[in-house]
Amino acid sequence: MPEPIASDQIAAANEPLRAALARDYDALGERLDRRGIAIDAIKDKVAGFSVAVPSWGVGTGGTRFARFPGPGEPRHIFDKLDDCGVIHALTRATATVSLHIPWDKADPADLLAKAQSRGLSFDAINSNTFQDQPGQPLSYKFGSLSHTDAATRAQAVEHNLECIAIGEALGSKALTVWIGDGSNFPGQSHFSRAFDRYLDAMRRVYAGLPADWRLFTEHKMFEPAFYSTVVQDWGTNYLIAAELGDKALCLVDLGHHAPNVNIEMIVARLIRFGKLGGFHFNDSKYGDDDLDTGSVDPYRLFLVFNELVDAETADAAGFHPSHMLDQSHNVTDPIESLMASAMEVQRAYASALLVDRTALAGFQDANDALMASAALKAAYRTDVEPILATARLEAGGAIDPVAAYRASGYRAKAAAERPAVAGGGGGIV
Ligand SMILES: [Mn+2]
Repeated sequence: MPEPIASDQIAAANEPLRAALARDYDALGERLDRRGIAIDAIKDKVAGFSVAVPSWGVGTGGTRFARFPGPGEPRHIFDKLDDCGVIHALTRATATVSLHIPWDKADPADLLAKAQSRGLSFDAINSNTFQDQPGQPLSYKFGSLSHTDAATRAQAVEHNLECIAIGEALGSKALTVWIGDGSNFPGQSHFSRAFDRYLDAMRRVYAGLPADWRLFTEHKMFEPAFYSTVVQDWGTNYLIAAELGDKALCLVDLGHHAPNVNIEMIVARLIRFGKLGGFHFNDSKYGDDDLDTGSVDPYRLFLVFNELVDAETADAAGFHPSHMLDQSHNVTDPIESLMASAMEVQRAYASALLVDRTALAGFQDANDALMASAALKAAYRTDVEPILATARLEAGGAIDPVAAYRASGYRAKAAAERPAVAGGGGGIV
């Protein structure tokens, strides 16, 4: 395995950048001070913010047409954890990894040992009933938790219960369920009966949750089914969470909405009713494109975080969302994309912390649309990079993670030590 990037390597990469960063941080501190904002308080909040990396994200993704693997692809979950360790060592923003079962099945003791050696722990466990596994008795071709056949539904329930058991051994505290169930032809599926079957199956999964666990259900508008999808939007997702109980919460994947949908408003609704479980971050142009977070529309990401910070500031009941990146890297080094994306999420958070909420509330009450918008823009336009970089530096990370990563030669070492294998775990989810 390639050696992890050592702290002295990171320090060496930081050295030429330290003095300029200190000046930039002081200058920004002075500007924020004029707005009544203490820069150190913002930096401390950023330092405490972490977003999970999905294990499958460190493999090269692809499309239904092709996949173009890069050099040094991780061959299995232990390689993936090595790569996740590099992302966290440099960014100090990704302390947890989210596993996908059965892709990442391994001895829990070995998984824990590897994760601990890389300073990582485990986030939500993701179940998989959207594809068939070798030797699986019953097929999910026509659905899983909502399948017309009771034995197929039971098999899907059993898989989710196994995921919970694996997660318990790893210290996870949540199960994320996304299903591909749906139909391609009008009339193919009875909408209400399919949903009833899904709810019945999910009640059995919910009954298997440990007391301190949460169950996240993830909606998706379309794909792989293109006419109807059983868990298609946030309204259906809310109904599921309300039917199942207090431990059931809605997960918002930014790519799983129709174009132009006001996602930040959905976030506000779910917060208001205590049902926001968390996020899968990515960006998109057309649908579930799984592009890098913040690469296309960073302002939308900021507006989502504006709602999150609003709830955090108001201490909204039951508000502790779980954050994960969920994107597919087709033309970049996945480690670089995941580092850049983790920083984009932190950037949106830091920017949202700068919103003058008292002034904004005043503009809203006075129906001053222009000034309300300007209050958000004033926060968004402030370059918070010195805050993010200083938080990383103080935590032992890199001022410029991508540059430090390239200087380390990690990818070339991984390529030398990881012979390419067929079907080596690249991920499109
Ligand atoms: Mn997702």
